[in-house]
Amino acid sequence: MASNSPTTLPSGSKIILYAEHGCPFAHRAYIALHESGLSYEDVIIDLDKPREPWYLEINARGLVPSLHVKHGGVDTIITESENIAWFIADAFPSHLLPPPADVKASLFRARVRWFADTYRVKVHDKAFGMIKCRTDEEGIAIIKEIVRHIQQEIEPHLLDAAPFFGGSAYPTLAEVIVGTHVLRAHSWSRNGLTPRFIHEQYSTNCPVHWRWAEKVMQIPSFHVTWSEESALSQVKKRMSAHAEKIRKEVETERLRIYNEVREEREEQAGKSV
Ligand SMILES: N[C@@H](CCC(=O)N[C@@H](CS)C(=O)NCC(=O)O)C(=O)O
Repeated sequence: MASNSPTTLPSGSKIILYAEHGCPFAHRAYIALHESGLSYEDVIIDLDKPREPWYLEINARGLVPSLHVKHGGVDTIITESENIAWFIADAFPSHLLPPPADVKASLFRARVRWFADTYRVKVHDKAFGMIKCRTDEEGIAIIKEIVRHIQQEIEPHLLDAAPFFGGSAYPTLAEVIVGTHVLRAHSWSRNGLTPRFIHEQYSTNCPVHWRWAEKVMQIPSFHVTWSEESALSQVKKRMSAHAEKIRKEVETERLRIYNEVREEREEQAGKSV
């Protein structure tokens, strides 16, 4: 199946998505819904405020996204973005996933699971860890490790991309799950929010991944709720808040050392009197 023409929900059924447009996890749910041609109610949760009790009843973790599915007289809440994306692709057959009808389809699904899992562990989680780096050397070491993982583990699975995962002409669940972070990483890199070195490492050393990522960035459903401009300004705000936090930590540490040395000196001076 190869289109996102409207999918009609059975009468009495309804889908409500609790989300926020800047969140990369919620973004997966939006894309899966749009690719599947589903209509839904979009309830925006303000993440700058503490979650209200009614939302904590929907999702005790207070996170977005959450999907509320009314079907067959039963209300069910599904949480965790990958889980939501898999549910949508399973329940409403589309080009995202082949239905698990035979070995070929099951192999494709197994590849998507492996790809999404490996990308999360070997690329996203490691890239996220860069936030904690205190020196350029630490950051460069992480980038080199990520590049090595992309070359060794990710790129072999993208060799048949045409232009999407597994030779598909249309976005698959692999793009839905992995792509929202790829989109952000590329956007930061093109807009100079991450060092030029990172851009060069990815574009020069991971050409297969780079070509695929360029296509992912152009998928129309990715741009329904994503605004690069507001995402960039949000990330700049977070980066300066983080830089300020580090600056304060360094200042506190300097003051601690200064006081320690001063106390030691005073103690020595007291002893020698
Ligand atoms: N593992 C979760 C992560 C969801 C998540 O971290 N969402 C963030 C927004 S991007 C959130 O809800 N944060 C709430 C908060 O920080 O208070 C998923 O995949 O759905």
